[in-house]
Amino acid sequence: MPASILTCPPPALSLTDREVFREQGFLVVRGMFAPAEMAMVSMEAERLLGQDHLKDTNNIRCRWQNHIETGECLFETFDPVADISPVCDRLARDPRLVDLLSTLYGEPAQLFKDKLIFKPPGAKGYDLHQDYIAWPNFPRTFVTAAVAIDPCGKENGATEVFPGYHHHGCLSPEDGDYHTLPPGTVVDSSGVFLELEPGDVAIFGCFVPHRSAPNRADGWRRLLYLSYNAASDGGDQRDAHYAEFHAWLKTKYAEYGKHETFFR
Ligand SMILES: O=C(O)CCC(=O)C(=O)O
Repeated sequence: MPASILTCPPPALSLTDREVFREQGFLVVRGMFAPAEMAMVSMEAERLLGQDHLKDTNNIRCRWQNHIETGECLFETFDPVADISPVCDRLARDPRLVDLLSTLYGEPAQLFKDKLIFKPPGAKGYDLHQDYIAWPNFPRTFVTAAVAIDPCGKENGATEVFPGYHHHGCLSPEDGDYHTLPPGTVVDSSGVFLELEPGDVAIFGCFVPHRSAPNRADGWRRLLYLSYNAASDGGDQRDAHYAEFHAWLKTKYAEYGKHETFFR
């Protein structure tokens, strides 16, 4: 079978795409990864979901969310994922994706962070926030490429972005804490749902306010959230980021009386 049936050629970004990204703060690239590639990622996500020894509420690799109706604590995310998944690592470093981000930056892009969000049925979703967090070395060039494994729509809690607000920079106190944005920060009706098919990629910067509603569908809404920085903004700092992030998470958990946390 010719390779072109299994993979897609690198997408070409037009000047308009780059202008849209600059002005709106986000961009959707359709069909960057082929169905056969996404089928592999989907199988890999299923394999990872079966790794019960990792899914521990004390393991800071895992994120959890309550079921909106039953209150049950649901496993939601592996962060990071590339170090336990060669398939996800390969996709995060795929030249088609990295070159596209490099074009948007106008310089090489470096992988900074990698999450696999499963968003099971009933998971609550996220209140409005920006990804930028004012840690001393957190790159202001942080950009996320959300790669859809499953179709994402309003019913299963697609991410919703608010175009244009990134021009205002950080909308929360720059005190090193995670903040949600208060009601009234954005015009609710100006939100754009990132409605994606498997293999589509949505790219948005760390100052773009975004949120996601509960997953009210019967199936998972799985997305790879892969984040990058411009090389001139700290170079390769993935390991340093996770060291800082883990120390921060451990402190936060301890403040809530949880002292048995570990990273596995
Ligand atoms: O799952 C989503 O749609 C949003 C996740 C998100 O905003 C985040 O991980 O920062």
